[in-house]
Amino acid sequence: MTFPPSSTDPSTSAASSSHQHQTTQQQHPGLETLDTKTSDESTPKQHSPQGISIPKCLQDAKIATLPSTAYYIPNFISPEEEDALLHKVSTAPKPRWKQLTHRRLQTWPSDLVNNKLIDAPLPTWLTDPVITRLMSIPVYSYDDKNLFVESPHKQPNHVLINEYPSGIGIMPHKDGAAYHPVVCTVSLGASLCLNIYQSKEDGALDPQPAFRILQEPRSLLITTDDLYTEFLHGIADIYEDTNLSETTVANWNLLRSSWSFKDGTNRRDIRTSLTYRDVIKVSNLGNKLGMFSKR
Ligand SMILES: O=C(O)CCC(=O)C(=O)O
Repeated sequence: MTFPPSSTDPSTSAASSSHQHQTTQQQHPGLETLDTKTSDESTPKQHSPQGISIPKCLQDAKIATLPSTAYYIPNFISPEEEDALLHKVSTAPKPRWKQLTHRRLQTWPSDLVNNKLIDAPLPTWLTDPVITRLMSIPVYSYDDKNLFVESPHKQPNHVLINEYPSGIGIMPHKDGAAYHPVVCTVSLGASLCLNIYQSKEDGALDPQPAFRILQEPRSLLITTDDLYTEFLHGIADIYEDTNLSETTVANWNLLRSSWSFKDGTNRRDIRTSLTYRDVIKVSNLGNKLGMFSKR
């Protein structure tokens, strides 16, 4: 990550509580609902799994109010898949965690060294279902090319896992030259707003976000093009997102549960994000030394 000199990180103390699944969803045109388990008439309705909704192509999930380009898919994974991912994250071996001042993170398969990744496979729990599902969505309806068709390794090879307690965010930054400029973020556990910032003419950061994207648990947000290269992104260190409405949230019409923010607020809870990217430079040193095996 590269941070502009004008950025600050006014971190505050953490508060935590458990997350809850929201069970009501909005159905959007172009999204098809897939049940993640086979239907069983004998299963009581309250136990039936909530479906996932995958667009036929990314254009159906485009955030139209943003400069190029971002896509938002609210029901990208199911509640069961969310729970399984959170379990894997929370039970990862302790050395996997890097503790920062107010949040902690994991990097898979490993940290970058001089912007380079040591070649190693991602564990299966990080590739399936997220990468397999992501790769199955074409960008346009008229051909089957996915978002990574032009990336060096044709799919994400790196995942950063960030855990944000309530009240904690990440300062405005650009992701830099180490990655192919496509960022896919799966949100788990709770909702929060990602702020998009612009630099002013004198090069200093405009502290007022130009846009806000509300990320719900189980959603996928994809940012690319100018949103990667020209704009900065960050998350405010606040306990509550306020003034939420269709005029202030760029992806309001794509949200699963816009009704739940109708009082204009989102009380933050622990939110975990999985950020999938393709690291451009990969060294095969790890393979030569037999350092990594698939877990
Ligand atoms: O957690 C997020 O949604 C943002 C993470 C981020 O900005 C980054 O990994 O560069």
